[in-house]
Amino acid sequence: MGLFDRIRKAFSSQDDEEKIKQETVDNDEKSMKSEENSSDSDSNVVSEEKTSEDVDQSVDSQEKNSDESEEDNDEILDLNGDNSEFVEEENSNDSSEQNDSLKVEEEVSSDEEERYDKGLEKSRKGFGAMINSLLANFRHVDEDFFEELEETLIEADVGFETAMKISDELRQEVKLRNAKKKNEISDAIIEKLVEIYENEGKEEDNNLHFSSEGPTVFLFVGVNGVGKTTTIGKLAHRYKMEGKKVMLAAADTFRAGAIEQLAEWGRRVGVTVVKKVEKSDPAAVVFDAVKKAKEEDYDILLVDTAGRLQNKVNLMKELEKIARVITREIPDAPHEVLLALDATTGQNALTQAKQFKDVTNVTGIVLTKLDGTAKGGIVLAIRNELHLPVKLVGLGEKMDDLRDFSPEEYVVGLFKGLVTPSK
Ligand SMILES: Nc1nc2c(ncn2[C@@H]2O[C@H](COP(=O)(O)OP(=O)(O)OP(=O)(O)O)[C@@H](O)[C@H]2O)c(=O)[nH]1
Ligand SMILES: [Mg+2]
Repeated sequence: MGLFDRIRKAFSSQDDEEKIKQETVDNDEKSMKSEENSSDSDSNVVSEEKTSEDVDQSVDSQEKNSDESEEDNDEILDLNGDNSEFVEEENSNDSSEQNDSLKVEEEVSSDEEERYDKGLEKSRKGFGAMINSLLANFRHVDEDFFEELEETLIEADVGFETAMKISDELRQEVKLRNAKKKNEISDAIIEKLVEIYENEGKEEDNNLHFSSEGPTVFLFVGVNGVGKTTTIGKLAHRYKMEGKKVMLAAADTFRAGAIEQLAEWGRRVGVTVVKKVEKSDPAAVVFDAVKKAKEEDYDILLVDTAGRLQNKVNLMKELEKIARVITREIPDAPHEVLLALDATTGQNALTQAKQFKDVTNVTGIVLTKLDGTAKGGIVLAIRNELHLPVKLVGLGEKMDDLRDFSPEEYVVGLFKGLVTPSK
């Protein structure tokens, strides 16, 4: 069954449709308002949950170090030199903290689906509200209508190119079908959106890839505050629960407080963190971590990096250097280079992604803060305009708020209130 038919099927009762449309309208204003707030959300989930013994080390992870004069030293790394004071934390498996989190995890998994649905609720309703309000003003199909359609789609973050493509194709389609009624137009819009999304995704692989032998290495990249460190913490928790031996590498040696933020995640989840003092060479931290992961048979190594602005050439070079160090030690690694993008930043996220794609071999996207946006179209834009697979989605700030991404489920969810149900 095609995706569009699934969407129709998924929404077979007219009563439900009316209910959701009503909810959509009711919630529209609310979601838009809270979206504005969410983009200001601060980045100190870790420090909020510190135990008393950690208070002294408490980190304001908002505090960004503006000193960007760090040299890009491409000489042979001083791996054991005096300034590379090697520190590592082995966090025990059976701490009481870990047991507590195990209990929490059990409770949580029972309402797994409900939470997933809830995390995406805002984008679903927001997207629906935008299309609905376009159609509410609909009189007939003319140039004004197509212009409004383009604006609405851009506003919903589907991306400029996609918006234009849909509008152009729809002009033909409307003529062809002789569509005049509101529901015919609405169906045609959604059908086009789904069709383009499906066609663009034929080659896409949304699965994470693991090493067949030896440690698997995932490298996380992305600009400041998008959620790299949080995603690493969540993923460490996932693999730890699966019984894997997990290590984190604190290669964000640049931002004040970043090392401690990752170390705190390590303590909470109960996994090893390899770190050095602030301002050490990030590639040296990664070298130590990869070496230890190999020698001590770790299953997964997750590498945190500094949030860098896309126009900082030196920092980009540093990223290449990190990747080189990893590949030298484990030839088929990194197994994933995951670019974290903040879903609430819309077109900005696309621009960042295009620039990261140019300088590193990005293998997938982690779309964070999807719980905080009412514009679900970003998922369509990422596929249609970037051709990078979304592999993980962040649906909140907590340890278990990370999910694998299923494009079909997402799209069915996004559009299901918007098409005429099948009989
Ligand atoms: N609502 C929500 N918040 C998130 C999500 N992922 C991360 N955050 C929050 O976003 C903020 C920034 O997250 P970090 O993980 O510190 O981001 P980062 O990319 O490591 O930032 P830098 O270290 O500065 O480069 C924190 O307050 C997180 O709690 C998510 O999926 N949903
Ligand atoms: Mg970070």
